[in-house]
Amino acid sequence: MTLITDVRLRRVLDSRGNATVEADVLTESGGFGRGKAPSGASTGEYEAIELPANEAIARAREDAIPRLVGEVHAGNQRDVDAALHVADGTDDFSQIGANSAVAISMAAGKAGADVLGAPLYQHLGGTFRGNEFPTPLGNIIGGGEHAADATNIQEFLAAPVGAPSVEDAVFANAAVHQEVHDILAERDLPAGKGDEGAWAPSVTDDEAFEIMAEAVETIADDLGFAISFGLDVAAAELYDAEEDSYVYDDQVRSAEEQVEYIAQKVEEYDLVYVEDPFDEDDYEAFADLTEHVGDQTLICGDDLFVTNVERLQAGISAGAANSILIKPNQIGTLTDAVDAIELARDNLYASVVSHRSGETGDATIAHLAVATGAPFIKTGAVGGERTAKLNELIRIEDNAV
Ligand code: 2PG
Ligand code: MG
Repeated sequence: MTLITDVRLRRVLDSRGNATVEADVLTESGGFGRGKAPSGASTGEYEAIELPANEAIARAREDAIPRLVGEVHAGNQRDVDAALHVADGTDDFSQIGANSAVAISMAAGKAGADVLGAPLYQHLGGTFRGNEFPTPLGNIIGGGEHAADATNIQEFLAAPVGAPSVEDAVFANAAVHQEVHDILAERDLPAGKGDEGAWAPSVTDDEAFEIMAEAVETIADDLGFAISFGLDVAAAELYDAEEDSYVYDDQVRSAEEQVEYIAQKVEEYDLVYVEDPFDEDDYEAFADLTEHVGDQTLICGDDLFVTNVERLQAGISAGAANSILIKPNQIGTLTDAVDAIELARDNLYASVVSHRSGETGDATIAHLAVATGAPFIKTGAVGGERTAKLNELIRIEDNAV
């Protein structure tokens, strides 16, 4: 029933105005699915390879489509993704491009769900899943590689941990975003927005910490439930390998000082989440911080793990971090992403399903987070390509997809 009869690929725009890959998968019985690849700016060194969209499309047409059409059933995600790996033949999707791979993988999942008449999260997760909802981490203030002349820390993220529902949580993050706008206006600090819709004011990291603390407290009081916050330091972008130090605008921190700095911020602001506080090769520093504050906060590996089970296994063995960021396009297929989530779960690492800074209206990650019972999802707070996922979560909660 779900035998793939056609795969169509085309170039479409992403939220930064760059070209990305869109895939349509059609099946024998009329099933249809469409997937679009997102794209990072602060990409990890060990991510699967994104090719220029034109090239990725041409190569996937030549190598991958013939192995899918008339050969594989869209309803069997593992078969689809295995065929993509065989067609590619490399470890990192450098032949057909992780952007073509992930777009086809997601489109096939949706086509499989379409034939079954089931929502994607149920098709991917089975009927025993889909009742746990992730807490959305909302990007409120940001800089790094996502905005010029703003904070050094890439993301300050609201975390509405006490919200009684996904809907409440999503609206809480939007309210914190608005509150920060008002605080910035009061302080006469004009701010545009970065790639993910976070405010990108020209303030120091310390000032951003203060503004976040004030905003989440105000909105938590208004709404009557707890809202904390966290960070994506994206420290690989600050790291100077020759000096083994982290270079901020106002300070240079040695690797040891970076551990102390982050631990102190966790204590001072009760941070519930710290992503990539160290360079992507420094398992040791991750382990050190995890030993110190891992019982109080999530320490998440993004560039460190790149959704890769081997890198995650190395982290587990070293005691590095206690959670993993899951970005399907970092590894190329839904199957690989789910394998990373399962390895994480077996080892009590939390999974945080994530968007990229360059996004599209594709809402697959909302379904992936629910399908796998991920405790968190990071997908912005405002902006059409971000709200596409947030609104889909609200619909899933309302059982209206
Ligand atoms: C990150 C992501 C998403 P990018 O670092 O976690 O917020 O950014 O997509 O640029 O890697
Ligand atoms: Mg990150």
